[in-house]
Amino acid sequence: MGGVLGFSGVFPIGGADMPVIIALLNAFTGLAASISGFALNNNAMIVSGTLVGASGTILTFLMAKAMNRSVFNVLLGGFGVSSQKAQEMKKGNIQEISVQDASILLSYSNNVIIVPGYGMAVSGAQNEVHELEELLEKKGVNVKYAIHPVAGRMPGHMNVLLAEAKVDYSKLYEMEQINPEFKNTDVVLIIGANDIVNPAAKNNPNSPLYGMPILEVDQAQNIIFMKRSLRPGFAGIENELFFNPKTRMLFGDAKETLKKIISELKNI
Ligand code: TAP
Repeated sequence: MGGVLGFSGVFPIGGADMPVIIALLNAFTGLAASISGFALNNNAMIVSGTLVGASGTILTFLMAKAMNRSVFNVLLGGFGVSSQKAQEMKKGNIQEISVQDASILLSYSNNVIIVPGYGMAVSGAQNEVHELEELLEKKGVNVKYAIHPVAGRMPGHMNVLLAEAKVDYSKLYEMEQINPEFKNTDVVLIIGANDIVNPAAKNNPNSPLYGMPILEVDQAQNIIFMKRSLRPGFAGIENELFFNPKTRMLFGDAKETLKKIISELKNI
């Protein structure tokens, strides 16, 4: 009975809603441990279960808030969504950019915003990102980082990695702070991010991402999109930003590509 209830409750939920459900299930494990603690008269289980349950509940509500959804809406939101409709989007041609051209574009910009995502973490590129930022600043470019609340795979993922690479905390801007700045930005450099910049979250009511606030990178003059392929991100939703006329794809592993850009910039 429990298995059927669990399967039918979770099966329809997909896309960007999954992390919220994982956090909720994590909170339930704490609750179950705490109740077992009462049954077994075990104070350690009651206390640790309560802590897991309470922190999991807080995390669930924070993540749902970051996606502009209620937990109730996330739980019921999967019913009736047609995946075919959800994937409907305008496609077009993609445009690529070479490492050389990307380096020139970056070095002759006034304002650059870096958008890190899960791919930066996978590739371990945070130190190269910091080196690039310092090089650009030496050339008089104003560099900022845009941090989406669910970028990566855990809360604060990007902040932790960039802090490890000794990026100055004052250069990290939260979504609400940085969104109005994209329109005055020459180049947005997206490094291994995808869902958090997907315009379907704003434009496509059939998309499982619809309603999630995103970084509004399409307001910038130029978008350089660094990733290895056209594959979708965590939510499994294609990204129409790939086909935006302002977007130039720079394919490759983030760390390797950043090393090449850094070496180009040293010669410009
Ligand atoms: P994603 O949408 O998952 O996109 C990451 C992108 O990185 C992928 O499209 C992938 O494209 C690229 N990538 C992977 N390895 C790479 C590498 N070595 N070099 C360059 N690119 C690489 O990431 P996001 O934009 O950060 O969004 C986070 C997603 O995770 C959201 O949907 C969010 O809801 C979910 N989530 C978040 C959390 C928290 S709390 N942060 C927890 C669980 C889930 P290629 O394969 O083409 O390279």
